[in-house]
Amino acid sequence: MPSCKTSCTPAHAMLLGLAAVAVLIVLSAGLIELGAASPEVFTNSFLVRLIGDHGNDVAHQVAKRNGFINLGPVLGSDKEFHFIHRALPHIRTKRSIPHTRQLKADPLVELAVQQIGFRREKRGYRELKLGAENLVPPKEPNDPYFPFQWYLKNVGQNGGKRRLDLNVEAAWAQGYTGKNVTTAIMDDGVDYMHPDLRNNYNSKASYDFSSNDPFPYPRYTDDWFNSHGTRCAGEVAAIRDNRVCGVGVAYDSKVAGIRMLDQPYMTDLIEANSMGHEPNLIDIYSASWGPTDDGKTVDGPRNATMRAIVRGVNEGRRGLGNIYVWASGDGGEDDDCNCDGYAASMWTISINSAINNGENAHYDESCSSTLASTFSNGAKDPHTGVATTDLYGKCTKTHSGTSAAAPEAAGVFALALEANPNLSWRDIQHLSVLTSKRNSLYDSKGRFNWIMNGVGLEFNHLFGFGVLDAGAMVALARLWKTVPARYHCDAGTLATVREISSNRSLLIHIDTDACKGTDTEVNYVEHVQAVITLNASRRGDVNIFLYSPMGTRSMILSRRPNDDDRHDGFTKWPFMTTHTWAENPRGRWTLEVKFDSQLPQSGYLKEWTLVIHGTRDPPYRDLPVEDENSKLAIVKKAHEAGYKI
Ligand SMILES: *[C@@H]1O[C@H](CO)[C@@H](O)[C@H](O)[C@H]1NC(C)=O
Ligand SMILES: *[C@@H]1O[C@H](CO)[C@@H](O)[C@H](O)[C@H]1NC(C)=O
Ligand SMILES: *[C@@H]1O[C@H](CO)[C@@H](O)[C@H](O)[C@H]1NC(C)=O
Ligand SMILES: *[C@@H]1O[C@H](CO)[C@@H](O)[C@H](O)[C@H]1NC(C)=O
Ligand SMILES: *[C@@H]1O[C@H](CO)[C@@H](O)[C@H](O)[C@H]1NC(C)=O
Ligand SMILES: [Ca+2]
Ligand SMILES: [Ca+2]
Repeated sequence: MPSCKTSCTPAHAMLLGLAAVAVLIVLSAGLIELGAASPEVFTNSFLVRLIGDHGNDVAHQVAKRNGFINLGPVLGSDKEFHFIHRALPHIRTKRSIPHTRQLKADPLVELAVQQIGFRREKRGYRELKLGAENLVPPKEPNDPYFPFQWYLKNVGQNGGKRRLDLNVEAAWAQGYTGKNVTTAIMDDGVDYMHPDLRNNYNSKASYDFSSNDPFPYPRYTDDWFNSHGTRCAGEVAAIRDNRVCGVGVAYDSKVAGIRMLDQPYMTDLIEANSMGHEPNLIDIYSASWGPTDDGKTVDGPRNATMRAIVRGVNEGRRGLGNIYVWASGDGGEDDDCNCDGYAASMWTISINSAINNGENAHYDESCSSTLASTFSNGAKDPHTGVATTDLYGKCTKTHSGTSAAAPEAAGVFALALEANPNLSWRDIQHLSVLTSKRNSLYDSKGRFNWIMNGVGLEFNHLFGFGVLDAGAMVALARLWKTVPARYHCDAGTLATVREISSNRSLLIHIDTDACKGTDTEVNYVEHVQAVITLNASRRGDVNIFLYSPMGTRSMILSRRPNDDDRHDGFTKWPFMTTHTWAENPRGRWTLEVKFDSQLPQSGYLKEWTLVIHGTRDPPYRDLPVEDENSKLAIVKKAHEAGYKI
C-alpha cells in the first residue's frame, strides 16, 4: 500500500515551527500540492469552501443541486464543508475531474478539493510514595479482573516488579477518580452497551465519522478486529466495584467514542473532524494509531488535521486547550517515532510502554519526542497483557502494544484534571515531566541509559521522563500554578547546502541569545524543534543528533534499516526533542549529521532551522516545594542558582 513520503507532507512541518497562537494566520502559506512522488487514491469526499459565510443550510442546497450530500461543516466553519458523492466509489485511482469541476462551477463555491485516501493503522492489534492524606488503607475493588491489572497495582503477579505501576491507588485515595472529565477514544468504535462502560459513556460527545451517524458502535467482524477502541475505553473508564471486568484508571470519568478508523482509507477531513469534535465537551483525545510502523514511512497530519489540533490546543476546553495523547508507535527498534508527525508534534503527548518488570517492550520505538511512559504487554509470561473490557460485554487480558499505553496516560490525565480543572494543555506536559519516575525502567538491550539533562531532569531515549505516577501527579496538580506564557524563538536557519560524507560527521552550529530582549525571549525551554531538509543515498542510514548549550544530547533521528528512500529525504521535517526541558537555551546548539552504514553513502544537508519553545519567566517559581528530593525541587534550585541569563 502506498504510504505518503516526506515530500508530500511538508505543510505540517512548516506549521510545527510556529507558535500555536500564530499559526492560524500563517496557514495560507502552507498550501502544498500533495503526493507528486507516490501513487495515491482518491475518495468520494470533498472539501468545499463557499464564497461568503452562508452556513450549513445553504451548504446543503449547494450539495443537493450538484448531486452531493453535505456531511456538515469542517471544524465548525461557516465556509468549509465536507461533501460526499454517493455515486462515486469510495476509492478510485484517478481524481474525478468532472465532479470537482461541477462543484467549482457552482456560483457559491470558491474551492473544491477531492480528498486523498491514505493509511492509518491501529497500534498493537496482533494477537512509592503516597499523598499526605492517604492514611486509610484503600479498599480493594471487587472487580474480577482487577488482580490481573498489574499496571494499576503491581504486587509482583506473573513475575512483575512490585510497585512498578501507575500508582493510581494513591490518586484514588486523595479522592480523585476522574469525575466530570471526558476522554474521547478516537478509534474503531466503542461498545457503549458494555456493562462496564455503559454508565460512563458520554453519548453527547460521541460520533461516528466512519459512517456519519451519532452511534460509534464497532462493526462486527469474525475475528473481532474492531475490538481496539472498546479495549482502550475500558482502560480509561471501566466502572469500579460492579463485579464486571476490571477498573479504569479514572473509573468515574466519562468516555466518548469517536469512530474514525473503520473505512478503507483515511482522509484528512475524517481525521480533522475527529480531532476537532466537540472540543468543549471533550477534555482529552486518545489516539492509538498513526502512519504505518514499517520503519520507512515519514508522514504526519495534513492541512485540515493540523488546523484541528491547533484549534484544539488554543481554544478547546474553553481556552485551556485539549490534551491529545498519542501512542508512540509499534515499529520496534527499527523505527523512530520522530518520523511520525503525530507522535513528534509538541501538541500531542507521546507515550511509550514498558512491560511488567521494567524493560521496554520489543515493539517499542524510541525517539526524543516521547514525553513519558506507561505499561503494556510483551513479557515472556503471556498472562501479562493489559486486562480491560472487550467487545460484546466481554473482558480481555490481552490488550497490547503502545495502543494500550496511551489510554492509561489519558486516564492519569483525567485524574489530574479533576484535581485541578484549570490545568492547561501545557500544564499537563509540565506535570508529566516533573512527576514521572524512572522507577525501574530500563532498556533490555543496554543501548539507552538514563541521563541527566542540564537542570537535573533524568530522561531516557526510550521512556522520556519515565513512567507516569498518578498519585504524585494529582498531588502536584492541586498545588499547581499555571505556567507563564509561552513563546517561540526562531534561533536561526542555516541554509547553505553541505555535503554529508560517508565516514565523517557533519557538525554545524547555531549560536543563539534565544531572542533576548525581544518579545519572544525564551529563558526556560519546553520543546525544541530542528526543522531539517536533507537528501541521502539511503535515508534510513542517516543519524542526527542535537546538542544543547547545556550539553544535553538528543538523538533526533536514529538508524532505520528498512528505510531505503533515496529520493525524498526530509523536507522541512520538524524533529522534536523534549530532553532539554527546563534548560537555558542561550549559547551554542550543535547539529551532528552522519551515516551509520556498511556501504559508502552520500547526502546533502540543505537546511536546518532551530526553533525553541518555552517561557521567558521561570515556570515553577510560585510553586511550594514539599519534598526536597523531588524533581520540582531540583529544577527550581537549578533555576534559582541562575544558570543566569
Ligand atoms: C490548507 O489550508 C489553507 C487555509 O484554509 C488553504 O488555503 C490551503 O489550500 C490548504 N492546503 C491544502 C493542501 O489543502
Ligand atoms: C464540569 O465541567 C464543565 C466543563 O467541562 C464545567 O463547566 C462544570 O462546571 C463542571 N461541573 C462540575 C460539577 O464541576
Ligand atoms: C480556576 O481559575 C479560576 C479563575 O482563574 C479561579 O477562580 C478558580 O478558583 C480556579 N480553580 C481552581 C480549582 O484552581
Ligand atoms: C572515507 O571514505 C572514502 C570513500 O567513501 C574513502 O576514500 C576515504 O579514504 C575514507 N576516509 C577515511 C578517513 O576513512
Ligand atoms: C540531493 O541534493 C543535491 C544537492 O541539491 C543534488 O545535487 C542531488 O541530485 C540530490 N540527490 C537526489 C538523490 O535527489
Ligand atoms: Ca468493573
Ligand atoms: Ca512509527
